[in-house]
Amino acid sequence: MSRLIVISNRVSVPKAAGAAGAQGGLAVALNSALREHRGIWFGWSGQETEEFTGHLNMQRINDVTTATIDLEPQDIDEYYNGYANRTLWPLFHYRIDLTEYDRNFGEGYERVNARFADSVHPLIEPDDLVWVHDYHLLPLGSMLRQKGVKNRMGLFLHTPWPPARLLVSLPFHERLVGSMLEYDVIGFQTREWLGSFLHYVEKEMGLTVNEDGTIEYDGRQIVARAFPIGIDYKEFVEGAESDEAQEAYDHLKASVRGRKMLIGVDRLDYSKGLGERFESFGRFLGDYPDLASKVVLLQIAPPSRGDVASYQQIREDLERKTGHINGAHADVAFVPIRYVNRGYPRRQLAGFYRAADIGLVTPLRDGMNLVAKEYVAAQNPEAPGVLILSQFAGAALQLTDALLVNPHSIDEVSEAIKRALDMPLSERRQRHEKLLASVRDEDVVFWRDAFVKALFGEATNGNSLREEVA
Ligand code: ADQ
Repeated sequence: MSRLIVISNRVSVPKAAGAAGAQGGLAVALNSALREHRGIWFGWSGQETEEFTGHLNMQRINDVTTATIDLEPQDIDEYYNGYANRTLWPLFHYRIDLTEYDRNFGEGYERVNARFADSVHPLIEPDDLVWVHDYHLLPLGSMLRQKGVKNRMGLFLHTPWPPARLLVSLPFHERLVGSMLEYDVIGFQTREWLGSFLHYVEKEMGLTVNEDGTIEYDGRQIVARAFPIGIDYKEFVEGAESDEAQEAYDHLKASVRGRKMLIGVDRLDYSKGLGERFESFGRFLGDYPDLASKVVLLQIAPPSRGDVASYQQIREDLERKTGHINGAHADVAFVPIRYVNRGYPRRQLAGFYRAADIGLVTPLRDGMNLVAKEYVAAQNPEAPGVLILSQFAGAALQLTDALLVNPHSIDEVSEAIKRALDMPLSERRQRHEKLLASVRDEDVVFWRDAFVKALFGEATNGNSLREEVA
């Protein structure tokens, strides 16, 4: 079996299955992928160093070998807080109003990608498969090619890909997309983001896209395809059956004292639609005053990217909205929104999901959204809760038996909450059975295997793409 060299911005291997923390979906998915393959996970340590040295810190944690580098403060400002999180993240989530274009960010992004290429290059052996992740590292493949790397290389984008009309607002967009075409495989979460990418390469770059979705470029065929990511179903369900999960369930159930509970679990990010969610819940409380003291929303939202101004703003906005809604609807013994800014161990989280009658997952735009899948996996199949899911999350294309809503419509979400609360057990079970089949069958193993297979070159007509390319 070829080794897998996984490269992502951050490397984060949990110390133990029940470890605390607010890991992003990427970390959760990659850990399970790497445990199965020999190989290395390379990326930034998350640490600062005064001057970049390229020193590799190698470690072996829970069967996964990691190699990390430290970055300079200027790198972190321009590449991570700058181009990645102030330019590409908002643009890729259709928020050109929040997108900042700064030449220094672009230069920092290229400099750090070159530093990644310099540092990881000596680790790559001839038969390795190289799998690069996410928007932080789009040009890395082309930089490795410049260093003579001939290995099969793939890129998986965890975020949406924006429509061409929005992407062209990015200075040097052709250069960025052109650099991506040095990969052999480019993976997206859904057909929608894939479609936007193919539309761009056809219309803006004049390239040919074949019927099977491969792109003709420079005498090569690049596979561009949707590979919807899933959760580590087995690990998650084991966790959901643990004592820790049961304790968390019991504790939460006792604290709501017979009220119906809605749960939201999100990194504190403007793409997750938290403000609109709070307003919708506030609208529900106002529309159904008889029910107002019978429901509670638990929103768990650990802060992220706190160095970026738009994240500080969303935090303030949510604190204001929570105060406003709680002020209007609380009484001495009851507060309708419990808003908690911290991470929880995954097993506890599973217990919380199971205790909730409604999973409220309403991002304004999301590449996939693993929380929706975790909520489904954690339910008791005999008496499952109802998933309310944004139609703008990638997960909505698979989880069609959820109550799909437009998260911008406060009325629609409020009505969906009412419908979920009224839903008969038989309908809840029917919907859950179909949702669970999707979450179980299209899990992280399914995703990893599909991507690695494409990376191997087993993608089209059983022919090796490696041979086709040669
Ligand atoms: P994220 O934007 O981080 O991921 P998501 O897919 O929902 O979003 O994953 C979040 C993960 O973090 C979940 O596994 C969740 O359980 C965990 N998490 C969140 N809050 C937590 C808390 N308080 N305590 C503990 N754990 C918490 C990006 C993209 C998504 C895509 C994933 C994977 O934005 O669209 O689904 O990558 O590709």
